[in-house]
Amino acid sequence: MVGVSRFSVSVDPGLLEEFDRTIEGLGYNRSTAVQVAMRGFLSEHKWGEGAGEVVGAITLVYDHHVSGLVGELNHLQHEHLGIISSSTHVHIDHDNCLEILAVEGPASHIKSLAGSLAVTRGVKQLKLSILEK
Ligand code: NI
Repeated sequence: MVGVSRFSVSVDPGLLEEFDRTIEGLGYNRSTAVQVAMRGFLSEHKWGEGAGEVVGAITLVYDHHVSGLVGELNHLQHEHLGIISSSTHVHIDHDNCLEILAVEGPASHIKSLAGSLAVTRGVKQLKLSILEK
């Protein structure tokens, strides 16, 4: 044990109430929950310039009826073969598709691919999850 650091924070009371309710359901105390949240935040934000090799997933939801969208998404994926390890496609309902891309490679390339996918017309949501190797 290398000791602990203590700090105090100011938060919206409603947010804290919801936080406490949620962590109680998970069996966490505040210290554990804040550490879990901090690690998640760091893995989401500290990668970027010079972050090196990472692994992760790009999850997107899109409306496959939007003209040209499916072709554009295919094009982008073929352009980035080197960093896409696999992809899974799920037909969610009549209009929407869910696609999950497993990615591995330089953080900057993955960020660039996610950025290109996110701004493709018809893409409704995109989430990028990055984990350090
Ligand atoms: Ni589909």
